[in-house]
Amino acid sequence: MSTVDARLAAVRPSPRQQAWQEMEYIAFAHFGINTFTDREWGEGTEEPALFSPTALDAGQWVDACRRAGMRMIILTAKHHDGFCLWPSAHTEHSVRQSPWRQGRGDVVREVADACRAGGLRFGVYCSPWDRHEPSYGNSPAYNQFFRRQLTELLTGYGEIAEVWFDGACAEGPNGRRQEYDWESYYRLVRQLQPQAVIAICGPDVRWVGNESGLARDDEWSVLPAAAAADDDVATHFQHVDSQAGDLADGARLAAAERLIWYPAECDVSIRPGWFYHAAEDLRVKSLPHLEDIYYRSVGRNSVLLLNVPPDRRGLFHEYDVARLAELRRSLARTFAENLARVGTLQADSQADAGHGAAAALDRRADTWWSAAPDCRQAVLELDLGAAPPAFDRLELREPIALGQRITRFRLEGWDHGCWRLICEGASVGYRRLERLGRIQVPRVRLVIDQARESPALATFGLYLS
Ligand code: FUL
Repeated sequence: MSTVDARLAAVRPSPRQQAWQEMEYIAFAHFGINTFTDREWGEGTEEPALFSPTALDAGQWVDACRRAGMRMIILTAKHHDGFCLWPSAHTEHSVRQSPWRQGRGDVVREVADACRAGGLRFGVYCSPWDRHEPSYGNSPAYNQFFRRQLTELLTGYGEIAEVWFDGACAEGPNGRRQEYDWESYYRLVRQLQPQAVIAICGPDVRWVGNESGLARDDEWSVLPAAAAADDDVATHFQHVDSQAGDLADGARLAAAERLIWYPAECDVSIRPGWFYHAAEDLRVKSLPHLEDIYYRSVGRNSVLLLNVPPDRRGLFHEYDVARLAELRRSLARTFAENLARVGTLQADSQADAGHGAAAALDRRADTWWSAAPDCRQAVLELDLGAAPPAFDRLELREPIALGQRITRFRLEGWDHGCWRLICEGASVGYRRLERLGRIQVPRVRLVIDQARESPALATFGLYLS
């Protein structure tokens, strides 16, 4: 094995990254003063009195998300305008100054509690850029202010699974820009919520590089990083160009001083804007558009963070709820039955009796087929018998607790006496989905042409949409 491959294969997700990846599909809720001014970015001068949802019901958000198959809600506790959805003790610019619940309300609490009651995880978006706070731009003072706000969010609302630090940053009310003390923010999150991933401007989860919800065709979780002494405070995002076409280019991986597990999150809104605008009620993304996003995010080794903006009532709009349910129904229908299970799967290599090919068909993520230790290539052949079912979707999953191993694969079908290519790719990772034309053949085989370590698969799936 080349030493580069050995180094790459040795990079593993942390338990918090693993738990985050397993969520697959999560919700963003952009809600705040902008909901009431019909804007996307507030200026920080808005009257808190504008914040007046008439029927806020976080249980309705949770219900819609749960039925949609989502596993977490990340709430914009504070957006760039600085207005806090919780009664922060460190600013007057919050729900406390609003008429909502006579100034005694706390949206963060209501959403956190509803998530817990409904079995969803809860995450917070807290914008470092604050266009209201007077200390913004006065670096040490604002850093302290921001840490105090974070402390409130991280200590007052139970378990937080994700902390989302937005990259948008410009001047504050006094025209000055702030130097963020990222490392001190990270230390605080680690200390107060050690199981939370820190996303975007953070060390655990990277921004995929666009706001359309689309990962690259081959999205890698192991990336080159600048050398840093302490994993927990590494500001990877400053060294990784999230928008580059190829983040894991072979030469850069080989030359990297340090390699990191840094998986992608695909954020996108179900509507054109991040915040609710009545004018966009008829512009909720279509089912085919959302399906395309799903296949190109969840199906590309990434987590899908889909924004559903609560409206002025404080509810998810009926159109959005209906669309979420449609997407769920459509995916549930497609993935109801793994058609590969009707056949017999055989591997040309297996590590031991516990890691035979059947482990890739047993619907369990914690069992897997694995090739013998010195193999870097393998073939899994599926005999579908005399009356083979038709399929048009392929699903592959690696057990990522072992790292990301497969680097080239192809699916072939036995057709009139020879093997024909159906699809091919490079990265598999946590989950890879391929949409195919309708295929009906007596035998298919997955050829793993290249791997960094003996390849392993937790799932080999074929489905019909
Ligand atoms: C961006 C922000 O500027 C947008 O308003 C939104 O919050 C999006 C998720 O991130 O950087």
